[in-house]
Amino acid sequence: MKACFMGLGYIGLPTAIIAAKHGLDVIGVDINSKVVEQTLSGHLHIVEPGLEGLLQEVLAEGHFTALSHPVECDAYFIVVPTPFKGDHQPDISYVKNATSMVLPLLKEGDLFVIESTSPVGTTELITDFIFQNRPELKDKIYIAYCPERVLPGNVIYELVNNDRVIGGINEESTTHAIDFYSHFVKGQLHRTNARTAELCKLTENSSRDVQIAFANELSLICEQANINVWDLIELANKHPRVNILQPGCGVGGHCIAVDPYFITAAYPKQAKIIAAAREINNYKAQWCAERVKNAMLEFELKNSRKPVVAMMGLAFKPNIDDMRESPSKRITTEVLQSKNNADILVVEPNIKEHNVFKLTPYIEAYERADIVVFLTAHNEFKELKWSDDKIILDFCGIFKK
Ligand code: SAJ
Repeated sequence: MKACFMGLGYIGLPTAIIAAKHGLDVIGVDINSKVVEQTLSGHLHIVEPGLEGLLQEVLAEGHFTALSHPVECDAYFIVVPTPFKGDHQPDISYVKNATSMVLPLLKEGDLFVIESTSPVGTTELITDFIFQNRPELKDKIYIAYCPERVLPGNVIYELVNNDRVIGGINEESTTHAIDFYSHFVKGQLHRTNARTAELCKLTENSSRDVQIAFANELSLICEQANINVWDLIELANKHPRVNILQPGCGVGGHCIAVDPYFITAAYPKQAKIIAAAREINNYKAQWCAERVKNAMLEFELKNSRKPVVAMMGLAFKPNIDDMRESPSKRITTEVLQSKNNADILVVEPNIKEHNVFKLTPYIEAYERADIVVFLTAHNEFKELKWSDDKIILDFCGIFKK
């Protein structure tokens, strides 16, 4: 069995490597020649613990290679980004382009799987596209949708152990796709159809977005009611059927802050809670930025000098270096733009340098600051001691005060 993975990003590269590690012959394709070169040299262009060693092993064993163009295989996997364009409309042009590249190589009996997060109906659309161009293959190839569910940082474990949902355009396609994934997935492989599998992926991330929005809404209510939101949630969660997530300064990353729009764009009349959750989570970042700016003004009025402000954390979630769609970064940018000559110290312990922000070590920033703003709950910050001399805006629950 020879498999071709189109796209060597955060999901395509680890999946290709894991498949090769389980004895399949795998070709990884990326249109970025630098990614191909770096991968062939045994080095990762993404951050994922433990993956580089596995890459070097599969290269040495001869089960994996990287190319800029696909070659003839038995199974093809589309693992390219699906960003949104303009007014939060999904952009499936990468999926279409990757499909165009494999189109001339498809032959009877092949398996074709889309893994990219996609709006409902994409697999049917791509199926039509394939058969319009290769009508002789109708009913002779197997087509399915199989989304990933892995958490960055724990990808090697989760790729193998998580359950997966697999939806073919017909029963035979589902069966063929399940046969393929059972080469390396120990979790259960659940059968469904392509449309359900597509919406299932969007549902999982929208569900988390809605739950985080609930926690963020509570934090706004508690601010008005003068109640500690962290205590409130801890107490409410003592109920056997309540499990509220944690508030923060918004929702970031390339999945949860993006995928719900694939539902709201297609079903605007029905997707009320999902749309409201996006609004609440986006608003929370704006609200945090306003709180910081107000605290700076109050400090200046009271002390007749500009404050020193520490912005603690840029990454979109704790203990990683990923800043995509990060609300912490957005808030920091807004505060910097309005800084009014105040001294703003930017902190991100998980990176050495940044091309826009001048970084300050976290202990130094904490000690020097009059106003400390906790944006991302990195472990390092939890070692700091509360100080009554400072104004502390704890948006992510470092001290839970
Ligand atoms: N967040 C909160 N409060 C919480 C939990 C998270 O504010 O209680 C925030 C984080 O700070 C972050 C954002 O939510 O800004 C997203 O972080 P996350 O850890 O919830 O999720 P991601 O984006 O790293 O990964 C998600 C996962 N999906 C679900 O948990 C349903 C992962 O399993 C998916 O594979 C991934 O999206 C993806 O690729 O779609």
